Amino acid sequence: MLDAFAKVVAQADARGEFLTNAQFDALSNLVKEGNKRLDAVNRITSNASTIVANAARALFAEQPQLIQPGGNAYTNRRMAACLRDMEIILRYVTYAILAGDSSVLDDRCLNGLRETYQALGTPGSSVAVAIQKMKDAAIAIANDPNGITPGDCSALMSEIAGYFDRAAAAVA
Ligand code: PEB
Repeated sequence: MLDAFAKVVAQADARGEFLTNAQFDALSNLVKEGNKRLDAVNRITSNASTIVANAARALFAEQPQLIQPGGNAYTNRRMAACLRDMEIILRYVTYAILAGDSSVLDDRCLNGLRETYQALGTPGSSVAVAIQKMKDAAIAIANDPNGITPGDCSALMSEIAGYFDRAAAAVA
């Protein structure tokens, strides 16, 4: 599990060299813009249950077969497993945002997830839709200019979108 700093150190050490200017500048920018990242993680974390519940409702409205008899989220046991999975994925996305690196998400959440869903007979493409809906909700919450010092968060938002896209692509 790496964060943005540890990753650069590992890359430099593998070459046996000091940091390059580009690596240094990227980390310097990460520190300079760090409050935006912490605010985004804080906002997504404190709205996690809303993000999960609304994304799940929207998924089941679009794909009602999932909650009909025989569906993959039918019965409370499967519904609970589905909501739990969405929460787990969102949680690992928040870790990746904080770390500025996807390795925690890749190694501890996404590795083998597609195969798990295949083995369970759970439709990964539907999980991917749920993840996309969580992405839209999370970005709307993180990027809301109200109640916070305004600034340009476009780079951070596209980075955040990238972690969700990565998760969706890993199961679709
Ligand atoms: C992944 N999900 C399920 C299981 C596992 C995971 C390992 C099997 C064990 C169990 O049921 O608890 N666990 C989960 C995860 C990590 C982990 C992400 C990462 C670290 O450790 N059903 C739907 C939707 C979708 C869904 C499409 C969006 O209709 C999910 C939610 N996951 C779902 C369901 C089950 C499941 C298990 C319904 C139960 C499957 C079953 O028993 O039939």
